[in-house]
Amino acid sequence: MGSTENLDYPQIIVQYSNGFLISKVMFCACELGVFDLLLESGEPLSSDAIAAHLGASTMGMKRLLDTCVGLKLLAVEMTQEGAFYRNTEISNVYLTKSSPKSQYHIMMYYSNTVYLCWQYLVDAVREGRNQYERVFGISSRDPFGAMYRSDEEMLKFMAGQNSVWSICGRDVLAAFDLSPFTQIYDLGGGGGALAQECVSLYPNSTVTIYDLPKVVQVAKERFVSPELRQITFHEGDFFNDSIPEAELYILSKILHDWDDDKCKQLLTKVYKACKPGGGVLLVESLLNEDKSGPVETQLYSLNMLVQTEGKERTAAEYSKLLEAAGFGVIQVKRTGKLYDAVLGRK
Ligand code: ASE
Repeated sequence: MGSTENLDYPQIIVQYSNGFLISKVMFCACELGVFDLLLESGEPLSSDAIAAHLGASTMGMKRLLDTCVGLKLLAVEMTQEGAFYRNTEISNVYLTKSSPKSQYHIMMYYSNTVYLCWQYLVDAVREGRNQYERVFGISSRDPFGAMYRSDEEMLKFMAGQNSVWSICGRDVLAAFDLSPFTQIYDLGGGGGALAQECVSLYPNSTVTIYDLPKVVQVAKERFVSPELRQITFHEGDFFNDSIPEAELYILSKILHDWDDDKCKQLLTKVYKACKPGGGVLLVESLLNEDKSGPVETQLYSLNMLVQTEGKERTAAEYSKLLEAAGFGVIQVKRTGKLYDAVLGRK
């Protein structure tokens, strides 16, 4: 540690202070459609051409594009006619809307919703609760009522959550051999991207997406093709309605939304519904046992503070919740990516 610290010039303080500026540059270029335009055009474009196509000022666009070059999100070629910009490989794959691995929708959710909540991080830390009342003037009693406060917000959240499975879905589902489980429920499965990964990785499985009626309706209309016969839907509220019998329940980024009492309540219900020999797969971002990292997970835990009633947990904390509900033989697999897997058996 000591050897890399320089007290004359605090590199990491400067870097951290500028972190939010960097995020906003990337979100802005995504939102304006810079990466999409450069992908479609198939050839490098001048900043004037990009500004004209996207209905932006030439001066603002030039500055944005140059900053994207500094961030390695764009590359520039100097010619006699001036500067011509093109996407880097990583922008083509992750920042364009149409790419199968696109992270565009989670960027838009971060930029337009999460970002606003973080404005009140100080209040959230002081009060120990989410900030929907301050940010949006709505009650924070029911976090998903607040998160789904309009159809548009719900759609943005679903699309955003879906995009993460294009980069982490395979790893969390392959962490354990799930092929013995053919009848699977994805509780709070939302837009269904993880369910789709699941039936593609385990062709003998059928996955039922269990979610609130309005979520299921949007998932059917916008995200899951009716030709995917291995995917079905169940409308319900897993806290208040019954959970049907199945061999495996996936709870992906569900427990991190709730406090320990709610988690135990839900897991107990899942345990009762679960077939003997069946199990539950938790997909979450795991904290180190001493909570010293990973920093992404620590940041997500603060985000759970500003947006939900939950937190990120360690593997031991998830194991305790599973044991309290009756599950035994608990196995943990870290994937090295953002999300990990914990399997409990009945
Ligand atoms: C939730 C997941 C998320 C509830 C609110 C959320 C995410 C953002 N807001 O279950 C995705 C994970 N990203 C972060 C920053 O936590």
